[in-house]
Amino acid sequence: MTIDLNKRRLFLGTAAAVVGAGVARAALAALPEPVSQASVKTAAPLFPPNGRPYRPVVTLNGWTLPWRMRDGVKEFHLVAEPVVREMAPGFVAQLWGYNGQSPGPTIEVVEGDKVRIFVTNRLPEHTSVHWHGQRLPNGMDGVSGLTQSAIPPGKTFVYEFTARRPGTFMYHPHADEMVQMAMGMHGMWITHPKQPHPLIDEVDRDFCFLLNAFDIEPGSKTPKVNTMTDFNIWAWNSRIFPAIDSLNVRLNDKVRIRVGNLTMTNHPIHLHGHEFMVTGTDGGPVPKSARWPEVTTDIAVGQMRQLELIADEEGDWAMHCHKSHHTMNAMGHNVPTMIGVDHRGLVQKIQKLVPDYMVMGERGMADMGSMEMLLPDNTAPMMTGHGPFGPLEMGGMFTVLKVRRHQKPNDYSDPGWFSHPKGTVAYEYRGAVPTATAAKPHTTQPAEWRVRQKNPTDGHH
Ligand SMILES: [Cu+2]
Repeated sequence: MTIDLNKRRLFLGTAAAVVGAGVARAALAALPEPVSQASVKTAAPLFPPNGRPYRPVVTLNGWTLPWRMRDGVKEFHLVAEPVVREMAPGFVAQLWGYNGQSPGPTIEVVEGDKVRIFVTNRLPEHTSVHWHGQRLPNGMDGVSGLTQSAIPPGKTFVYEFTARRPGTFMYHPHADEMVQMAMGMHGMWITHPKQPHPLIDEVDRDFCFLLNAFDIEPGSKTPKVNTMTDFNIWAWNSRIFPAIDSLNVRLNDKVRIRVGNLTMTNHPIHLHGHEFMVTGTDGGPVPKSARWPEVTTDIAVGQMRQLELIADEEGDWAMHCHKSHHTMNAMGHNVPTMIGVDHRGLVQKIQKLVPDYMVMGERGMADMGSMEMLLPDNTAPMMTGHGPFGPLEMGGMFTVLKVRRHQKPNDYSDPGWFSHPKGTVAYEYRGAVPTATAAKPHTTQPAEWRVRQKNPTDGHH
């Protein structure tokens, strides 16, 4: 993975340049140059060039916003603007975000840092930024109408506060929130501890990402902003599996994963092969006596959970939301359940009337993972992703924790698929299968129901 900081200057409009070039230049000089990111790749960690040192985080399919140090203040420049995000190859969305991406860049500071954030609004409507979870002066809390006037289109507002407590936070608009969050406006904020902290361990790898969701009709690009419950795109940092990068770690690394939820529902995040501890929330580090081991932790709306584990099992370990509909994309929820229905002969009859008609799911939906079906342009495949053993039949909120013996420290590159030691992969039993002995029934058993076995001559279209 490479740092791909595509620096470009933000033009404040030709009118300003023509009317008062001198004034515009002076105004520009006072602002840190906004940095925009075009790449959807996971950027390498941004080691701090100045200020107190810390081990930086890695933002999954995202990046950290560079800053400028001015008179002892860390100055950032966020630009709220329309962006085009590739959510998966072949599927782009027209979103709103910050500095070229949705989500916006991660902001990383150190406990005690004085921070100044310039927020330029290039959206067609007003906005504001709320610094979710932070201790700050009330007037810097970013709730338009309540603690400040909204930032009109074309204007720049300044937020100033001291990062008072270490932890994981988020930022998002508090102006026309329903629309702006549905459009993808949010980002993460990490405040590192200024000295060794009894409840915040040093780790070898520190990852962060946001859970987000969209309702984008197959074939279209702009989210439907009025949707309350029926989302069809379940994303991590506005990417969907298999377009979410894997978390690549070295065997026995201590790994921290910070996950924030800014969707409209909860997500039970599940990790295979390891136990983890929830070591922090947006409220701060969890006291050691209050931690317990888990393999799934539910993350409610507006919450952050910080998971920590020792990656001491080699392999490719699935990590995903355990709501099975959230590991699917562009799902039509009105597809009837056809399991067990024998519709031989029916399809051809219907196809005389509706040429594109197809029947799904007579034996379950797994067939669809490998099925070639005609979808409108710019549609997320419903489930996809191929592994070394075939289709994964997953989409949406899914990725892989890759634990490797030979991964170098600080190397975040993808090591490829795991090569399993001989004799450690589930295998087919080839002996005789004895006939089942019927247990004595307590009550009348329902008659066995039959599902037609897969027939290689069955054509799917
Ligand atoms: Cu979920």
